[in-house]
Amino acid sequence: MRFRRNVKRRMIAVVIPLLAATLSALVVASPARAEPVSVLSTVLYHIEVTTGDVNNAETDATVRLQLCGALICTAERDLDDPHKNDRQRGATDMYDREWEDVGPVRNAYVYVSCGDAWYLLRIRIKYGSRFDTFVYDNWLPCNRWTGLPVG
Ligand SMILES: [Ca+2]
Ligand SMILES: [Ca+2]
Repeated sequence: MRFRRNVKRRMIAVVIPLLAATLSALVVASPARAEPVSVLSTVLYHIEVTTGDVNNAETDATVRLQLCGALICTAERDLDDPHKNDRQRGATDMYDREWEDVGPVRNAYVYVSCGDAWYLLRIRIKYGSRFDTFVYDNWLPCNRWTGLPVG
């Protein structure tokens, strides 16, 4: 009997925090928030974006990124460091972002607004111990999403 009671107590110890975590995730998913969030667990992505080394490669346009795994994608989000001038010619910008865990990244989609053309050389994404490189090496078409080939 004592054994059984201990098992029950242990199950409660596991189930209650799980319920609490689920509920708080649902609350966070409220659509009233500005930044897109979801009930998926998150993971830290280290993202390196390299601008090409050609004339006018740099851009001040808005750049957005979306990462997809085998089944799901992150939300589409702005990629900007408010403390620096991102995307200068020949420079590599690094971003650490805690986004939805989509599993190993299979596809990366980039959006750039019109008005200041951007020459994207490549994007590297570290997920866990794995690095994936997406090489574009060209001018990105503006005002639409572009899927980057795996390099
Ligand atoms: Ca430019
Ligand atoms: Ca910036």
